[in-house]
Amino acid sequence: MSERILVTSALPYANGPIHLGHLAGAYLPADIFVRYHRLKGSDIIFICGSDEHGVPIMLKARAEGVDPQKIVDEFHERNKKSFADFGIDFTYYGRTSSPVHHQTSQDFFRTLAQKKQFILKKEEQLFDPEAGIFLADRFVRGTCPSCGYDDAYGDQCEKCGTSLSPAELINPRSAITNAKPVLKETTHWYLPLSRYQKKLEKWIASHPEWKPNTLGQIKSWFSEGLKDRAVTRDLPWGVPIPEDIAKQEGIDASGKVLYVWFDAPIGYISATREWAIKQGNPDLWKEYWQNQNTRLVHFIGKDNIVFHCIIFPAMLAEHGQYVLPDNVPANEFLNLEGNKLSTSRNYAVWLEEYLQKFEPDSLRYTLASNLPETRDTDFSWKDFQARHNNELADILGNFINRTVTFAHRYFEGKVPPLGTLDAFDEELVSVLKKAPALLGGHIDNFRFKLYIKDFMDMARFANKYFNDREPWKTRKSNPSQCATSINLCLQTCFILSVMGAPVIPFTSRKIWKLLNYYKPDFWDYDDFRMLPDSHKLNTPEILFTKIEDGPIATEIERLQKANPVNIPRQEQELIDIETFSKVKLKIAEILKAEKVEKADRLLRLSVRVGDETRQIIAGLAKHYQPENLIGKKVVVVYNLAPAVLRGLKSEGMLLAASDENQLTLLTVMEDIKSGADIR
Ligand code: B3M
Ligand code: ZN
Repeated sequence: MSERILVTSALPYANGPIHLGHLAGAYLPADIFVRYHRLKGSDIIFICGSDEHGVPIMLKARAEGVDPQKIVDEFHERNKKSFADFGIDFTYYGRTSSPVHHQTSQDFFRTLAQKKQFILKKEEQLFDPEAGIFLADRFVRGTCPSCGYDDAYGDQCEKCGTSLSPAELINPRSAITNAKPVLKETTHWYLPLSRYQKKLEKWIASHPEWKPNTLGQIKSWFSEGLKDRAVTRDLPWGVPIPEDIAKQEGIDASGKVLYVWFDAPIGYISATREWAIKQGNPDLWKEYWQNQNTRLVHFIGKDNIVFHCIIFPAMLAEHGQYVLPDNVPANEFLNLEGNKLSTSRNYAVWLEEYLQKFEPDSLRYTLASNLPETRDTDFSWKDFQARHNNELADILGNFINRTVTFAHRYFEGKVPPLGTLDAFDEELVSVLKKAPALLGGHIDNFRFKLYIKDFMDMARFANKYFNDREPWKTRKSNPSQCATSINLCLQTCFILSVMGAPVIPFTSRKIWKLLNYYKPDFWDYDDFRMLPDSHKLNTPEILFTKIEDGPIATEIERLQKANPVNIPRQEQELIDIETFSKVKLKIAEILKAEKVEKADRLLRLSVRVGDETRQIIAGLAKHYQPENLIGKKVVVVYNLAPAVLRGLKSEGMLLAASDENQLTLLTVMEDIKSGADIR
């Protein structure tokens, strides 16, 4: 029996459209993996759906003065459609506002409660007296206790990434009314993660094959020590907590819901159940979720690691009936034209808009060539254009087109007979024979970029074969060799179409039409000769038309306008004079300067500020020779908290101006004594 695999992609929140960052993180790699396994004949299902709860959705609904259900109804349909148009081929796309989901997650909660896997905590929480609701998660904002950022959310600081609880915020305020919250007593169910840490560590240790970036994050959670997590909230939107369970504890269930990160991963299970029901086999989902022979693989972005590698597995394990993930290939982030994506600034490429202008395969191929597998990567429109024009069109498209056209022109549109093979033919055959194991191995190891590279190299080699065989000459000088070459090229077209199908499925379908041939489950072929002699081909059709500069320039321009760096002054965050005057700037004279050993960027400076001498470590070595700095009067941030760089104390910072080409220290027009204040 073939392998049974259950693949999930993170459920996108149904409060906005899908963009490139989403695709590169959790959807495209999963789709490539699934399509490959379908071609191999594995028993695989691919589950996703809309995450329709959580505070951001409520905030958006409030801002627009509509019911949250209206928001999620809209984005559920839109996102489902754009995924489908992009060829992300889910077996089932569910949603967490569905009745099956509500029931499944309530049952899950009930089972854990009955198994005494929760603890109850009564405590005081922030409450908005004006709106009359508890301020969970993103309903509250305030100053981050870690970095001082004054607009951190109640669940996380977006500046420094620290995860927070509302009570930790300094000067909290309601995100709904701006009111100062009061404390009010409430009771919640907690998942005692601290209790499970040992067990989880043991389980993670049994997966040394996971990606290092994923393991690294998990280990840092462990080393900080897992904290118990509340899995219920006082909110009007979400899956209500089961009344029977609340009653047993003598708690009023009204107004209490499951925490969104408790119910969302259960969404994978409920979507599988809905699929099974629609298949007319309601118990089929158990074959995937409760059969220990299933490989469960979660595709996610790196911001979801803790939920998929620690919290959800803990829930599954304590429930007792479920398989645990076999792998969680988490991707890093995708940047855009050198900057961080920002959906609120519209600095993003939206899938729906993309699909109105370009073909899905061009983007699938470009993103797959450049996935943030081990580090953040950058998407640029120029690279997109180059990948499409120079690789898809000039290499793959050209090879297929010249081969099929040749067969039409000189072999009556039929596959010519294969004669005896010489060494060069054998070389091509050996490439064809090795392809399934080579490319499939990369996909199985989640090395998608390598898969793309080796796939395109194969097409490159095929093109070279065509060139070097010169069929336009052998047609007259050696007709049987010409027939053999074209036969092999046609077989190669088919094999390329199969090997490429996981990443460029729309193109493969076109190639199958050209070749008038298709066979499912073809990945692990025994014989590279799938097209019999005299097989009739369809008329050639151009696979890729070149993308011109115009449309690319339009996209780049649009992004430049949205880029925060180019936002006009009046829209930038303003500070008042008091804030500015907190920074004490003074004139300093450089007394000594020398290179810091083993740090090729750093200089160690000794500066005089009035009658004080200070050491400053500055990143100037690439810009100034130490001796040229002696005696210069420069600007120093006088009240900057000292820092230690490479073991050396640095007391202050020098001001410099920089652009993409140079860096220059700020200095004064006329001489002035060191220690002078700058105002
Ligand atoms: N809704 C997606 C996100 O963090 C979140 C994933 C849920 S997966 C169970 O964008
Ligand atoms: Zn912070």
